[in-house]
Amino acid sequence: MAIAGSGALLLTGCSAEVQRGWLPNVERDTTNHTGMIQDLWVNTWITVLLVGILTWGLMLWCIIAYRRRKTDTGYPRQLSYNLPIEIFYTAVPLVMVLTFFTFSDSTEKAINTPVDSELVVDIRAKQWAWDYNYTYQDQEKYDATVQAHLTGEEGRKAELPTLVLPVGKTVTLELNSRDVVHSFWVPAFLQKLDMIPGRTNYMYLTPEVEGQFDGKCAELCGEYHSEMLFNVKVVSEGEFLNHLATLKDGHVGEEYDRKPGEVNQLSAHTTEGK
Ligand SMILES: [Cu+2]
Repeated sequence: MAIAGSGALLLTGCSAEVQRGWLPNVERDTTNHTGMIQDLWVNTWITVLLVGILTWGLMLWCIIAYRRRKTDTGYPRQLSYNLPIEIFYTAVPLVMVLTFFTFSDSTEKAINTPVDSELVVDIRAKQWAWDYNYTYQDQEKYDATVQAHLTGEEGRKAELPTLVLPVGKTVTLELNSRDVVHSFWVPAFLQKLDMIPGRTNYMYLTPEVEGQFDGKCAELCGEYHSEMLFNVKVVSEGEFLNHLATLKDGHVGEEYDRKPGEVNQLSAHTTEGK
């Protein structure tokens, strides 16, 4: 508490960017999770910097106070086995590491606790775009996107696949892959999760600020990995419903996944026949 308190004092009056510890979330509460991630990040930095200053100070003091003098001759006094000090320098870092672990673990648990969500989006990553399947109230809609080729021209960013989310609604993102390992990353949300063929990873969040954010695949997934980009638009519920109305009915699920299992069965069968 003392550390957090002095840290807060230190940061008061600094710019918003510094207070965020240079994290990419646009506001403290870009989603319902960004505040606690930001606190963990900033408080961890303050703590480890204080530990660093103490350690560097002690090192410097030893180097200067116990340096070799002009009058010294021969080897210094040789010492070994100081049990109290050895217990001290084992116990203190252990307690520190366990403390850091506890803070990280409780934040991670809070973020990953499943939430009954108003909106469920089954996101299927594919080389090199994204399929979005929205389930909202009693509607099932899908948006099967294609990769946008960015040329650096103005306005091309608008062509990127866009994930639209309603502000203030609980959202579950079901993260799936159709082919190889991808990774779903919206830097402003401070969350990133792998998308692995054959399994579903879940991300739960409530967007709390309207706006447009950058998203990208964060796992090297083939030739056009760098163009596997998308936009996230957080909009009012009305605008979200308007967007849903422009999409096709239905769900493009795992039936469009690449199926390595079938290929393997075929090759196993061929080998057997020989
Ligand atoms: Cu990818």
